[in-house]
Amino acid sequence: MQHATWTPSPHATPATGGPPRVDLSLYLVTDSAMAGSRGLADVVARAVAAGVTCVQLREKAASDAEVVALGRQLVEVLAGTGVPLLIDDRVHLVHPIGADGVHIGQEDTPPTAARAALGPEAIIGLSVHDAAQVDAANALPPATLDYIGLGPVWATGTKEGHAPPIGPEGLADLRRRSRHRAVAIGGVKAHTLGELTGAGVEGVAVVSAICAAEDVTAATRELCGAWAR
Ligand code: 3NM
Repeated sequence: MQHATWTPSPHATPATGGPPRVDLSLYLVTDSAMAGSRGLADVVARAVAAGVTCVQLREKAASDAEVVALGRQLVEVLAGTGVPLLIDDRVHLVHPIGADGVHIGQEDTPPTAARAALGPEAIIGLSVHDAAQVDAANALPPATLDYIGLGPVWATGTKEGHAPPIGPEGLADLRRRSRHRAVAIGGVKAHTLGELTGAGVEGVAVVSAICAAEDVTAATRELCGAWAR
């Protein structure tokens, strides 16, 4: 779980053919409304100190200028930690923020266009919800994606109008079908994480389990502990 000791998963399939560039073990997706008066930078700093290995800035309701301002705060928070910052959806803000890459959804910029815009060094992830989308991701040129996000595993109040939940077994099926490294998302909590151990994913992604936690450090440690088991 610690970044310094992380070694690539044996079934990793990096975008560039080299070693994987992102440790997906505990992937934090932000929600500044859940962070509330504590501020997002504070929540992210605590979460990273407690073991989060990747951060995605996801602020659907914010303007580009607000995302840039928040993103630059997070770049400072993450400096020297080795934890990458990815930007949700907005490919054009990755370079102005100084982020490490982008996470795109099925309705966003197509993966090949994102790779063309950001170049070979950027980390690029794609949300995938069913077998047809796994197959489409598998058919992309080999150096397009670094990972896929598979979900939602369970129904979640965090994402309006989400795809039908796939459940732990659906997750395992889709992971087996995919040639990409994968992170599970949707309804993941410390007490549900144990149900995902056989699914073969490289990590889990959470929003509310960390952003809405009263004690971010304790919640993150609990998730890390559950993942390690
Ligand atoms: N993407 P929580 S589910 C941002 O299925 C997001 O692609 C999903 O929030 C997907 O951890 C989701 O609070 C929300 O359940 C996950």
